[in-house]
Amino acid sequence: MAAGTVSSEKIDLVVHGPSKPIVNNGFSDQFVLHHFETTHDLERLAPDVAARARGMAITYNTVRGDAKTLGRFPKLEIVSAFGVGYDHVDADYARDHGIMVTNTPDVLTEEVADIAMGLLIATLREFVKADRYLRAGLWSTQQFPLSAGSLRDRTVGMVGMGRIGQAIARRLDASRVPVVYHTRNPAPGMSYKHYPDLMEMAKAVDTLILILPGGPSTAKMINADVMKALGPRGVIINVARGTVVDEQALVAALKSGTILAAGLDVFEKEPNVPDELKAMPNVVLLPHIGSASVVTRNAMDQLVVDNLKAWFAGKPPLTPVAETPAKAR
Ligand code: A2R
Repeated sequence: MAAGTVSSEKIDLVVHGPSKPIVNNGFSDQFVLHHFETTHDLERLAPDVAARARGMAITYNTVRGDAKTLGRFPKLEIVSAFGVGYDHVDADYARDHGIMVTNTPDVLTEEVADIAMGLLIATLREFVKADRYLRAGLWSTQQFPLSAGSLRDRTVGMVGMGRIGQAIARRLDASRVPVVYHTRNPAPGMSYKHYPDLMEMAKAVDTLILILPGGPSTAKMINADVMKALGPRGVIINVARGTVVDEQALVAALKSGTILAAGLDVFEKEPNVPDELKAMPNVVLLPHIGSASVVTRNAMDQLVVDNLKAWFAGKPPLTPVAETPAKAR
């Protein structure tokens, strides 16, 4: 890992992704920012900027920090990515090339847990359908039909039990809903039952909440077999990454009644959502808003800035990802 230096020299930073006031205004005039809104915009990168850039902020997951992008910057020391998931950044390439990668965990944990819980209840108790029913003036003619689903008689299998998973589990505890979980390793300090095998857990529960990283190691892990194991009362809530679910298998399972319903905040090819899902009454669809409140997004933007500032002040970054752990500096 190249050492950041504390000097009066200007530090060139590439800002890759949507413009964010907190990022644009977050640096002293010791830094020179070069903004590229899209990955396509990087085509106009001047060779002298590419040669000088030492840091990169990735301000949203619509742009990528893949090997090709990172490889353009021979002096790159750190990539500060917005979001807790960083499957859009090639952290293995970064590690192999001495580039630090940071993300923005913790500041969004409770916000995403709120969305997961809200989405679960909205899906089971049919909030969206009920809202449409009222607005259409149907309440004056008859009562809204009783919901097939309820949180009352369910066991939730968490897929992922990290920072956000634990925050969701706390909310389920408060709602008196039994929780079990699947991860590769038992989560330290957790008293919930751990299933090393996802299929075994799917057979034992009727509800899955997905809250784990995207990327190749989790691609389509929620497949047709898992949905079948969940059964006809089955509900899937995805607040992780769309790639974790086999979307076509999910459409088929919802259509055939293999499972009951789904609540989805994330999709395989965002912002494109299959028309078949949009046409279904038994799904609630959100446009990836897990962390999307002003207060939480501001905190995430600030952490993008603070990681870069810490690094170029010669300190360890605040929130390095697992692939590039911080060393004393
Ligand atoms: O498998 P473990 O023991 O490393 O547990 C982690 C789990 N996890 C997995 N579980 C099953 N199969 C896998 N291949 C797998 N890979 C990871 O996901 C751990 O329990 C959890 C991740 O926890 P944290 O790193 O604390 O992440 P946090 O803050 O809870 O966010 C989770 C995800 C993000 O990566 C975004 O995709 C989404 O939430 O926003």
